[in-house]
Amino acid sequence: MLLPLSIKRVDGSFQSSLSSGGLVTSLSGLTKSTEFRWFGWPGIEVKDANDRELVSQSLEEQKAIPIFLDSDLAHEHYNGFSNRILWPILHYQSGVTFDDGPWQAYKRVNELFANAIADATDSGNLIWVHDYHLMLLPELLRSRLLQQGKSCAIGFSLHTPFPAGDFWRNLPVRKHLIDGMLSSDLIGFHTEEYKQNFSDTCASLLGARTEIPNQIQYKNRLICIDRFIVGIDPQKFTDALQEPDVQERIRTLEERYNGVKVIIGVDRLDHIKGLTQKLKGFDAFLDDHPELRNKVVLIQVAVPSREDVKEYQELETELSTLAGKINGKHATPEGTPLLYMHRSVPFTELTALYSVADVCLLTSTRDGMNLVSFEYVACQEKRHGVLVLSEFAGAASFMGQGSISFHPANTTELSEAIFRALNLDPSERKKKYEYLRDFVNFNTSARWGQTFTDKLSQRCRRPGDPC
Ligand code: GDG
Repeated sequence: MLLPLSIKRVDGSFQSSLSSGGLVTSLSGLTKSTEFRWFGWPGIEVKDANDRELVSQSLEEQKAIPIFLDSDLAHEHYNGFSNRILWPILHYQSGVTFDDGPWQAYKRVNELFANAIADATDSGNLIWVHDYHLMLLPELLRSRLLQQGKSCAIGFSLHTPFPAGDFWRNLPVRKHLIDGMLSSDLIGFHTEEYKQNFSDTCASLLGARTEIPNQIQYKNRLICIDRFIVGIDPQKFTDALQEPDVQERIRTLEERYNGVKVIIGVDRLDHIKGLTQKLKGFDAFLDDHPELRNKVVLIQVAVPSREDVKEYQELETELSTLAGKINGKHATPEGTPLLYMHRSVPFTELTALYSVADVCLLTSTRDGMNLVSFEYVACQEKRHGVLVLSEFAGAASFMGQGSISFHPANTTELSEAIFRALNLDPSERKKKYEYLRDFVNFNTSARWGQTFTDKLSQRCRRPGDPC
């Protein structure tokens, strides 16, 4: 929904630069060879018509078209409905209360996107819609395009899990959302499980026909669904590791942690990342292994996220309290076992941290994929560090063989998984690492983008063909 750009006002005008986020990287291979345009909210409120024109001009170079939203509407759509109501349900969190106000804002924003995109699109274009903020968009867009006599293939990618049908019932407006998605020609999910949950829900909720794998027949249309492995650009990380400033930082960190095993965690501060479970598991591990006191450190980067949402503020308070308690209990004059950093770190620091860590610990209670697990592997050519990955991260369905898997709600299992990872023998570590390296190097973000758009253009050329 947000444009992958940062925009700032400079001397009465506006400047924008492409952000280095996942989507930009993922599509970078494609955008070199294909003509494309980004559509999205510029992330700032611009009321004045003159200023809107200036923002649009500043975005032209990045091939981006802004969809302007009033800040109240953007807030209700983004925080109110998308992040407070829809996100928890997609991640199996119960206790969500539906509210009609945010739902109306969600619908309105999807309409504004449909209007802007339909007006700017020509017949034959491919349209690729991303994520849960815009589930109604395919349907709204298709009807606007039809009114204008245009025909375009529409693809949709969901970056979160799709929950099992029964859980999805918690949301009163679920039919509208699924109906919205089903106006796409191709829908992509991160894993087979999410794809299957979606297919089952379409059958039970809407009576769609789903007997043929990867196909949904609904309202006289054929919709293809598939699993596409979103990845990273591993080269970006291996190149960064060669940079002198990163190497210098690695040396400093290695000296600082000489004789100490480093466990790294990098997560947005979000309930789905299981940070409470992680800290409790680490606490249990320290209780279980007093002999390892001062010999292991957990460096946890908890990146501030959705700070306008009350539940996220409460989580931050809970985590900082817990971190304080753990250090209070296990610290010695030699040091503290937990470094809890509530901020983001620059890319150079991130790669250095990935590189020096003996273990990467990811405890998601649910997670669409989890790209941190890929990034850690990309930085472990020398050390062959161990990935300890929750069975509930989408990535676990591909990386299970190369990692140590556990149930995040089971503190004992988590403590044992940490111990096992720290004590894995070098040959086993190498075997696991090589499995993961091959997976990460093959399933790059460029491959993901190419595979999806190839399949979508096939649908465009021959919409009636089986999927
Ligand atoms: C959603 C889904 C799915 C994090 N901290 C810093 C930093 N990061 C970067 C990481 C990584 C990205 O943020 C996080 O990606 P994840 O995939 O782990 O998680 P979400 O943000 O929740 O993403 C997820 C993804 O969409 C893609 O479909 O995998 O399941 O929830 O790239 O490196 N980057 C820097 N400093 C930090 O402190 N520079």
